[in-house]
Amino acid sequence: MSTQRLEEVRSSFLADLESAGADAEAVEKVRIRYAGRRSGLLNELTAHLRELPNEKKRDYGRGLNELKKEIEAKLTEANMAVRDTVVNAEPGQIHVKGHPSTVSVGTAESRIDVTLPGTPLARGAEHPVHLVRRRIEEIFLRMGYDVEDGPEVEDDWHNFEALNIPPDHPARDDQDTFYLADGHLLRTHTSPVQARVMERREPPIRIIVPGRVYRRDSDLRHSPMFHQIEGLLVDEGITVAHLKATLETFLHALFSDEVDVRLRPGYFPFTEPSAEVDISCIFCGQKGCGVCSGSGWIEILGSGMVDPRVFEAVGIDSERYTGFAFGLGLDRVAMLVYGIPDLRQLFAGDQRLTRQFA
Ligand code: 2NM
Repeated sequence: MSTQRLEEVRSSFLADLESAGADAEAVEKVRIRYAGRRSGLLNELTAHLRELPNEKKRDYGRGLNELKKEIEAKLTEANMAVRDTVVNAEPGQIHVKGHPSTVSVGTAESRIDVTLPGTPLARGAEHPVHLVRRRIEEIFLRMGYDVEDGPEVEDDWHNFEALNIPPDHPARDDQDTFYLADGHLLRTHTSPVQARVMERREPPIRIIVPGRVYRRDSDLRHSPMFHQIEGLLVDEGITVAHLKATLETFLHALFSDEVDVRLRPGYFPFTEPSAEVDISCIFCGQKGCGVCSGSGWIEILGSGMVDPRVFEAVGIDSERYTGFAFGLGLDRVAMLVYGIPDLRQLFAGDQRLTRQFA
């Protein structure tokens, strides 16, 4: 009696599915009637199993399982047929269930199978140089600085002359600078942006300038294009004490409050006095290691008090105002912060690097 009921359901299912053909809605109705989760006939048949005496349960259970599998397989088959009609239909003839109107999905030559999963989009990740740039920007934004940028193709005045780099200075050498045919050049540092800002703004000025810079230099440790971030503060009464305190605050925020900061005498044409700034080695705790070449210190930036000649060149009264400036290579800092051993990895464009920073 019970297994007979299974046969009845089987033949009525096959008949219903046959008449549904490749009509999506009709197939869906059949699915609900037989395999619907709430009130499908298969549920009813399953419930019946419990009412059977033990000796009948085995045969009935086996038959029911077969029927379930068959219905599932036939429904899948029918849905594939539905899909094929959608894909092969003439443009403008496709009705997508639940969509208010008939939609067109391509020409007969180039049909789009709307039922296929889409091509997954690779999720991007920020480049380590970009990550340290943003971290440094955020530190200075909190201290009230503005972020500025300017042209990468510069004139001689802003890149050299205004910064107290005279015509015979070695930094001007054709061997270091990319010159364009018309006398312009690719900026060799971001300082020309500071010069431009000083030309057009009155102090107080507090800015940081990140950007790409270019030098004719290419070996294991030098790339012809690299990234700098430079800072400038100009106001009345600014001294070396402000420079030192600012750089200490910055380096503690970037690395750790634990690092020691030291200033050594240095030389830049645009600052006087100038200082090279080191941090205590974050890798060996100053015991001496490969990163600090055994010295316990890592050189991290260059800085100084802006030379009065620079102020005069850009039209700032050097009797009234003083200021400090500093600059650092973002690529080198990114390598230090993220432990990237080889400069070339930064510029290879290989996503196996950037993915590690997702
Ligand atoms: C450095 C080191 C020291 C600097 C100076 C200026 C300007 F425009 F104000 F004169 N901008 N950047 C500067 C000073 C940059 O980089 C190692």
